[in-house]
Amino acid sequence: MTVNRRRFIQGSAGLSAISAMSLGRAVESSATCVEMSLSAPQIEKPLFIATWPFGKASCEAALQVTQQGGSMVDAIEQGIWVTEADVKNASVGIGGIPNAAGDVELDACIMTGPDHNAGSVGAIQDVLHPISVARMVMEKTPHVMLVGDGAQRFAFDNGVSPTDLLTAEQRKRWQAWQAAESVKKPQIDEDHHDTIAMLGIDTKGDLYGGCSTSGWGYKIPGRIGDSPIIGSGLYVDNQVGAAGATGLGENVMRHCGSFLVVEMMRNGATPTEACEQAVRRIAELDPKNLGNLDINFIALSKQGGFGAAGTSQGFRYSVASPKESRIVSAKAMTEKAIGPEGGNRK
Ligand code: SD4
Repeated sequence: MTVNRRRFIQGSAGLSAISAMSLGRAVESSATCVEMSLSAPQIEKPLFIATWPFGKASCEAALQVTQQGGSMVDAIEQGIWVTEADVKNASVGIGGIPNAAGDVELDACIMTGPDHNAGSVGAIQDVLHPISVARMVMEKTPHVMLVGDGAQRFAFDNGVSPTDLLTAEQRKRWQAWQAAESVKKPQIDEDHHDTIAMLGIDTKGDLYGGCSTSGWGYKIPGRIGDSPIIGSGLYVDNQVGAAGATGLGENVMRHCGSFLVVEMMRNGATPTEACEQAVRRIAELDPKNLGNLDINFIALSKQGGFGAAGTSQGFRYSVASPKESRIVSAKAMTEKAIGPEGGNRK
């Protein structure tokens, strides 16, 4: 039935092209667009996806915001609040692992598809909800990104109250890390990193996204990862799709990871294929880091299809729509799958 409908549409597009030759190009692109939407899974909108299983509570909160009449920007912001406020989450917001000096430094960004706008903060301290400061940067300033003391001053000037983000538990761990001379290097492994990247599509098909993290545990003070960098940790293109990243930021930001995923979708890849292709491209350019890339992407297409892929065996992500709320396993790309034999190299 899908095929017949597609043929019919392509056929009628052909007739239109004959009767309006100068519009041939526009007709062709609308046929392609319909074909893509027919092959996308049927989803109910609004829909939110977020990295990791802890993203489920954030996606559900975002959905609830829209169901109560809130905007998509409110939904992304308030969905991410849930993870930022969770003291048990050691890699986002309060309770996050501090930097090498014992200060919790947070990165966050937000992006809106319809107006292609963005706001971002990097290495900000003493702020409970960096996602909200990123939103304020987007809405109240002519800038896209503020970092460090300037970002903090901006937040306080705009009514944010200071919050001590270092929990007693993390202080104890940081002290132990400092005492252990032999392991005095940043820690990034399954236990020491996680980030929330959240993407959403509304009933009109408009796309939005946000991202928040405390980043690489015990990082050098001032280090900013991929998460607040537009195009690296997050990218939204309202014509094509949106993507977000989690993992080792240095390996994502050297390749403009999320932008790359969106461009793969622009070239016709499904969200899962786009994530896989981006991982392969990164592996090709970065063979020395092959076994150690630690990059994971989630993607959402303009048609509402979603998917993910990552180098971590256990990468999982969350999805919520009026129809369902669940945790999904991402396509796991082993070193063999992305290496010379499995990669695109000739
Ligand atoms: C960073 N990408 O700061 C973040 C950390 C992360 O899963 O996503 N961990 O490098």
